[in-house]
Amino acid sequence: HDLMAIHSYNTLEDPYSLYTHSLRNIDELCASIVRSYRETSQYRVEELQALRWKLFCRDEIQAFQSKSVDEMWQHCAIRLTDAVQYVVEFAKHIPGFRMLSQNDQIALLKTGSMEVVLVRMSRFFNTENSTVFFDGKFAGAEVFKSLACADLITAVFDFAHSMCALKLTEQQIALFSALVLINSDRPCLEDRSRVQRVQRSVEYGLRHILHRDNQESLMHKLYQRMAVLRSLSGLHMEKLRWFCQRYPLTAYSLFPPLYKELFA
Ligand code: CLR
Repeated sequence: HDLMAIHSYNTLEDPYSLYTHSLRNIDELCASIVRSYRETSQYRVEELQALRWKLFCRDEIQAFQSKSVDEMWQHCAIRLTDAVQYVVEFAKHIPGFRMLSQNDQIALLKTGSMEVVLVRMSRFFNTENSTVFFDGKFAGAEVFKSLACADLITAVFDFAHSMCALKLTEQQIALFSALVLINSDRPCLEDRSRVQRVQRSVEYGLRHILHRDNQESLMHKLYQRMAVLRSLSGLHMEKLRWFCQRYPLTAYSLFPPLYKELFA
């Protein structure tokens, strides 16, 4: 059954044909994206809620702050790569993704995986005290001081606040992250029109969910957030280039291979 759905999204020339528009199909598409999201989300919302009281104490914050720049970068790169691995797993189960060429799958992940991690960050974020679940406890922006990229950290925390303000449901986050990933405007795509067909089906799925939830006005806000995401991943790449120039050896020998493959 799953295979049929995947097949139909890829072979149809017209994504708005009756076939794709049939309600059963769109429900199946949404259900498999939501399932894939749930299976790769690391923590359930209730679990994260229960962990909220776990904050880094003064000494622990001090320990992070006294790390050297390259030590802290390496530490964060490892955590980030961990999160990216779940995003890759999520992508693989988005109907249509696996039917794209390997080159296009990698191109989408190169530009999109950091953005999806930042969307996912909103679940791991406590707006009451501006902290993010990192390394087993909740951490404020000051914990990341030794990365020496305060502007990126500030922008990322601001973005988490603005995502949380939308109060998305788990299903909405699932469909939105799929749409962030499957974007036919990304650079270096071989078969743009095929990516576009998959993108339209995911877009349709998101609209379907928002319509069902009576929250169609969210669509516009989500497109605004996508623009912010783009600038954030651009800033991440800029910082990474700066880091690689200053600490080529750390970047070369101590960054996780997947982090290098996707971003460096
Ligand atoms: C996002 C949601 C994931 C779990 C997770 C793991 C690592 C976290 C990440 C979340 C949010 C962003 C994060 C990251 C580790 C470092 C990074 C806090 C919670 C910050 C923004 C620093 C970026 C540093 C780069 C410039 C190397 O499921």
